Amino acid sequence: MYDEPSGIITSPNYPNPYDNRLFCTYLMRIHNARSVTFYFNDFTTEISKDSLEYGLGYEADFASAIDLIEGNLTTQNAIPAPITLDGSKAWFIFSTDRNIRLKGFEMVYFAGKS
Ligand SMILES: [Ca+2]
Repeated sequence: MYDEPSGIITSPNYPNPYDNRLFCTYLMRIHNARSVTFYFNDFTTEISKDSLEYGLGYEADFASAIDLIEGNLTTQNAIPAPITLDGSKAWFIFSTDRNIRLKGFEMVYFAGKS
């Protein structure tokens, strides 16, 4: 659980390869935050197989996902644009399939209080 006004979120083992068959949930609840912005430093996952999904609120639920990110984006110089989510609560789910492990992702976040 992430509750500090700023921080770093990475895939497990980063910068070493993540494991197979992950289902990794990240929950954020930042007191007094009006919004939270996430900046990606690195994003390298197996396309169509290992993905990061995210949404608002404090219950991670694929049905309410805002977007899904996957692929060798760092290698393609196509690191995802910053994400700004309204409110103080957000979730991410990083899920991976049974083979091909890559470097994963690193992002930093900052809460906005006004
Ligand atoms: Ca994989």
